[in-house]
Amino acid sequence: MNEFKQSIQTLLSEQEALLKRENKPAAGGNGVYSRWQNPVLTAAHAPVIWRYDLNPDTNPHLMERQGVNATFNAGALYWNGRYIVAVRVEGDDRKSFFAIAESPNGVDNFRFWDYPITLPETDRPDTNVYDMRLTQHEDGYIYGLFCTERKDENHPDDLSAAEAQCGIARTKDLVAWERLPDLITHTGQQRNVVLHPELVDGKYALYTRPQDGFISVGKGGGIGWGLSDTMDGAEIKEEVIVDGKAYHTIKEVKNGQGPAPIKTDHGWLHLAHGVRNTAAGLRYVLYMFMTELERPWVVSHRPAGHFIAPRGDERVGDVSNVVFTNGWIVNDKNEVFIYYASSDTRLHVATSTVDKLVDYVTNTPEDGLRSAASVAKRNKLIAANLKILKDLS
Ligand code: M1P
Repeated sequence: MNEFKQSIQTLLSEQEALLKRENKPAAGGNGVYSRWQNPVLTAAHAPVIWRYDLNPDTNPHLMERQGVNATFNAGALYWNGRYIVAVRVEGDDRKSFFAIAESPNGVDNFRFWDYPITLPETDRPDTNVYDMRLTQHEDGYIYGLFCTERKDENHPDDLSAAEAQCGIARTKDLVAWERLPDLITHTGQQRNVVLHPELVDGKYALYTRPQDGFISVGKGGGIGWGLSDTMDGAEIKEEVIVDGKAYHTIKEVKNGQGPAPIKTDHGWLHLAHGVRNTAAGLRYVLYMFMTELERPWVVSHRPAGHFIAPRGDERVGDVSNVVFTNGWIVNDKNEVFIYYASSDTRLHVATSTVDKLVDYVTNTPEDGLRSAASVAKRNKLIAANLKILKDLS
């Protein structure tokens, strides 16, 4: 074998070792979920054929020609017994695109399909697309709702002025995608829009996140809810806030629905992100809540505080101190696989069960919104525990 071919083999075999690396639950944990030791996807998981030109005539030095910067915020789906993620892949050119990776067990051996998703554009081309939420809808389609970002033409001289809206595509096989018109709302910009899996009153139901600006939600914000007659020209005429921002909580600055909620006997389980400001910048954490089965826009349980916060290596990346999620999977054993990204750089998994998450959401006390209230509820726990320990001794 000549030297060039040998170098290709080295690239491939080094990556193969990474793809095949066995993952294990991390030690410790809180009984609610288990983090896993290794990220399930990193930039180094992006296929060699996406990045290198393997032709010795056009790339005699075997240099990387089209680098991949990050693989993060992923939609997820349990599909034909496989664990599927629709990953936000960001090239070195700062453009994100979507690519499907699949795993046989949900915790390791994720492999990207050969080609990224070829997403059709609308008449108004997207500059950037990201954060696809996959919803297997009762109408038979798999929908992908994502953020489409374009230059804000109201501010032609400000090159960072952007507009975020909700793009919509659907598929039956995750390969051929039909692009539908962007969602129309009447509340400014939109990001973190998620399709509810069932029709409500015969209409498509969507979780929204109205915002006045591109980064700042301004007077808008909160997780909203609205109905649309159709997804082919979707329009929400009335939006109500399901779960708003709140002073001195983990969602003081903004929040957003994560993946589509999970239906349980007790209600709909929701996973979301909350953002607060700190001297070191914004801090993104995940939190949960539950809504009523028949009225998915009405919150029934609201556990206080964060569910997952950035920890250890997760705290550092392109946008540090961030965990974000837009995908989770329930398999046929009612195990839950939470795909969360850290610091806009890599994708991780944490596992739990539907039972444990229902227990967490329904039995964790609500935020009393004052230090004194927090101490009072902790004191109640301590007193009860001291009694148990005394009885034990
Ligand atoms: O950089 C952190 C996250 O910021 C955005 O989330 P939000 O709309 O709530 O501010 C998104 O761009 C997300 O992709 C990103 O991870």
